[in-house]
Amino acid sequence: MVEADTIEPVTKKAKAPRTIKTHTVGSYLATRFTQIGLKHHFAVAGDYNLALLDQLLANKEMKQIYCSNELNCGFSAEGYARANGAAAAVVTFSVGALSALNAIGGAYAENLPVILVSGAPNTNDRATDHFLHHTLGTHDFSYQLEIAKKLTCAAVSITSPARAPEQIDYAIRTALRERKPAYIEIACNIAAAPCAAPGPVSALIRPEPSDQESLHAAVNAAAGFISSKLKPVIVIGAKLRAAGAEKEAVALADAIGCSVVVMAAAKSYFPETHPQFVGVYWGEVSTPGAREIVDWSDGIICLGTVFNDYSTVGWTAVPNVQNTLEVDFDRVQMPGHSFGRIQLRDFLAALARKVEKRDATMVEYDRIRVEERPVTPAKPEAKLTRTEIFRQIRPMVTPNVTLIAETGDSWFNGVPLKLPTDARFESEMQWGHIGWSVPAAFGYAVAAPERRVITLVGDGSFQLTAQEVAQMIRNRLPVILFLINNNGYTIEVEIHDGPYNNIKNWDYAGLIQAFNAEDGHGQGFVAATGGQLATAIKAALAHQDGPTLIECRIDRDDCSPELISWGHTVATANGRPPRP
Ligand code: DPX
Ligand code: MG
Repeated sequence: MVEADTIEPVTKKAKAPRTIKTHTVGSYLATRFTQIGLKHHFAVAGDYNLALLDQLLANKEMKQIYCSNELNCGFSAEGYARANGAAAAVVTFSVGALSALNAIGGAYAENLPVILVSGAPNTNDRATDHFLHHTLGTHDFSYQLEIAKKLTCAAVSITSPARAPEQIDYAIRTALRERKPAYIEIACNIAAAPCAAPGPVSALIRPEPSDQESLHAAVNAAAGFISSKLKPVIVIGAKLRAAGAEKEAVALADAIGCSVVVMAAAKSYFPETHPQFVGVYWGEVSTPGAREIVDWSDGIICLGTVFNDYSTVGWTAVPNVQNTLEVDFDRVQMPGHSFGRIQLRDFLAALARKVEKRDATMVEYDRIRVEERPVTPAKPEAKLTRTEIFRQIRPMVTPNVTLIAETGDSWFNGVPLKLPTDARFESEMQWGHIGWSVPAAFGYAVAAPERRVITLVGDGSFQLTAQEVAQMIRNRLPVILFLINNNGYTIEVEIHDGPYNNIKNWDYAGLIQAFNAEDGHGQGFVAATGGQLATAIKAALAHQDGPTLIECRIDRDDCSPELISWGHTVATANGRPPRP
């Protein structure tokens, strides 16, 4: 907020002086951000947003965190939103925002309310024949807004301080309600212009209530669906967390007593220590027992699930809709019924009070359950393998750990890791942008400094966004990065190989020294044997003053059997000939 102004009394009869806070468009935005729970916003400076950044800096309840480029800025905010519920990224016009919009597409796909704020041309230049820098060199300045409209749930262009409060509130409220990103563009000469003060924040954050009649009817129909089934199972999907319904899913599972599986994209959204948790359901690459139970079930209760080509392993594991009760953000569907305006959370809570016990899938699971066998440690001097890396990482996964698994074999290596209560797992399975994990881990660590963030990232992915390790160093965040160097794009090798899957090797540990420069405290290690890895892990756990990167060198063809099997099936789906 900008400094308070004192209004002097104009006549002797007037009341005593009163102090009012003068708001500007930028300070209004800052107040709204803090009101919705942001303690930080991510930024890259550029002349179109400098006045706005000054306004945001003036709000002492929020810190400005800088990123190395706008793509990383968007992903850092995306990671922050995973830990904090919402986030903001502030960039400059066009050259900045167009890069950030890729990450905003990711936030859309992953159901995360990230507010992208872009500086924009001066209002005086819009109606003239001026050409402006950072534009296409035409008189069209609207293309960015038009693109943003496709990638967000609300996109506004602010060119008048009088309308700014309404437009800012609309964008933020829509993002929070829809769990999708929003876009706010602010003309550079408007950011510091005075505007009205923000009203109560409840106007933005109060959830839409469920329609009570619809809710009642849906709960009755769903209870009937479940009681007509002999062996129901619950499948947890990625939208459950966005719906804020994780606790309610546990209550429903307790009430039905059936087996519960999570989809890979929803790993950690249901406690893996719960007695009814039976694993990760991912078609033929499911953890042992999970697929058998889902295939055996006659009533699949899908909570916030997304079935795409990857999660169905090239369309080989699509649940039969005749057996499915589907609960989405605001809709409940089952054979013969479709109900709207129902909050997922309200529905689960009400259904838990109504359903009967149906525990056949648990009885069956107990018959087929296989206990995990401990992996034999490799000799300390033996060449490092994927199996040995994950044998050593397994005990690091304690309740305060958040594992961030990059697209690539890191998905398949991360998914089987058993999570203790409260441990979290993050992946970006719908958008699948390689390189996401490094800035997302940075943003997550900014939001949750009390948690230990561990990133699993491949060599190819790391090369896209490596610069954000420098921001971890700058902010002294003790993130641990396991960089699995298998000399290339191994997941692509399994889908379809060619010379394009080979990459230039880097000295990854050396890179940390370069990022440290004169004042940083990052650590870089190379592990080519199990013994070296154990030493590096010990040093990483002891280090509190900055990140640790451990380059784990393995053979190019040392990948998980799940990746090979999944890759081949997805390749078959990609290779389907066009229909005649
Ligand atoms: C690509 C992928 O080294 O992991 O375990 O070796 O596969 P693995 P790496 O990080 O390589 C990743 C690579 C190239 N995907 O195998 S998954 C295509 C792709 C993508 N995102 C972007 N560009 C290309 N997913 C931004
Ligand atoms: Mg690789």
